[in-house]
Amino acid sequence: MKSSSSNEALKQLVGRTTAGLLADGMICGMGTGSTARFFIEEAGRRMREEGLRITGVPTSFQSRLLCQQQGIPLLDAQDCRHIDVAVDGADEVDPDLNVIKGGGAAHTIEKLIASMATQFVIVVDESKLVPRLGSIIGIPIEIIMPALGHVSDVVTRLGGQPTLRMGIKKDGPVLTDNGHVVLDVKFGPDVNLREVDALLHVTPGVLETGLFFDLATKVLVGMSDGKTVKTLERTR
Ligand code: A5P
Repeated sequence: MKSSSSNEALKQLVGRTTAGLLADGMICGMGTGSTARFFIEEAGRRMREEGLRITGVPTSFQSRLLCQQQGIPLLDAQDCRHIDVAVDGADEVDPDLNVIKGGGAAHTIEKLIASMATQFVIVVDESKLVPRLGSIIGIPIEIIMPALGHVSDVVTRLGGQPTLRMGIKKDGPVLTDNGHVVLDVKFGPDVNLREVDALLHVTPGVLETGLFFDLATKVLVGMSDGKTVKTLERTR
């Protein structure tokens, strides 16, 4: 699911373009992943070369490190009540601008920051546009470790197939920045994901799902012609 080299160029195009939305004095949610990285790098360049002044709120340890490398002043999410604009990547985007996030296991803090933001801007390459959420990947669900069996049973009853996300170059499961594990749950096309999301939010042991309904205000898409960035705006 992670990028081919041509996708990489589109991520760069859209990430850099989106940094043009930033203005002096803004408090900005700084996303996680390979597309948000290009946004952060361009924000840093604009600060150094154009004198732009922003404060970043990092969505993950990765995002924090990138912002630090770029010299972007930071505010912790816990010290924040309002964000002007949050910019972040996504794994899938549906026609209503609902998205799946969490391919990098950062979705819990990403959703917190998106929820505090006046504008939540998603940056993707065209390959992420899908007719229906769950077309490509499973739904990432961050859970506390003791809930692994229980939440697996709950999602199986809801028609899902859960897989515990495992580490690469690390034995055992992926541990999130919050110290928890992630279940990736594949659901069939007939399952109502809004209902699943609502049920998961009242299931003990679930911290957060990677389903972001009604949060994105716009989506910027790096198109496969390699030159165009299309803007999709929420209409309802
Ligand atoms: C991090 O957990 C994710 O939500 C990422 O923002 C998402 O996976 C998109 O990442 P890429 O831009 O690397 O595809």
